[in-house]
Amino acid sequence: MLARPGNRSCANPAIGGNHYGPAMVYMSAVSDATTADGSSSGFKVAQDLHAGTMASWGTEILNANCGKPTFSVPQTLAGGNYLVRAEAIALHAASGTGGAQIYMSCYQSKWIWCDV
Ligand SMILES: [Cu+2]
Repeated sequence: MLARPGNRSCANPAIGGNHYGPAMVYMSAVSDATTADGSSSGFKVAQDLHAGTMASWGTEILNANCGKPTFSVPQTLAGGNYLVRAEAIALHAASGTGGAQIYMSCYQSKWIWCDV
């Protein structure tokens, strides 16, 4: 999830260095996404945990997808303003005194549903 302007390349892992762990995406409803401070509680809309292989860790799925998490907005979600938070939890130091490392990115979104 390294995305500084101009230095993100899909040739490099988005989260490397044995930072294996799950990756999740959360959404939270807010009254105005342009001014929300992220303090509202959210709900999980996607997760890649671990399915028994190193490649199945959420962080490795992120790397295989150039650091871009994919998720579907729940079809039952009401239109409105939402914050979207993508999060990866690196577990390489979780058993020591360092603890798990949380890497997150946040986005403001406005969803407007149309019936067709
Ligand atoms: Cu680390």
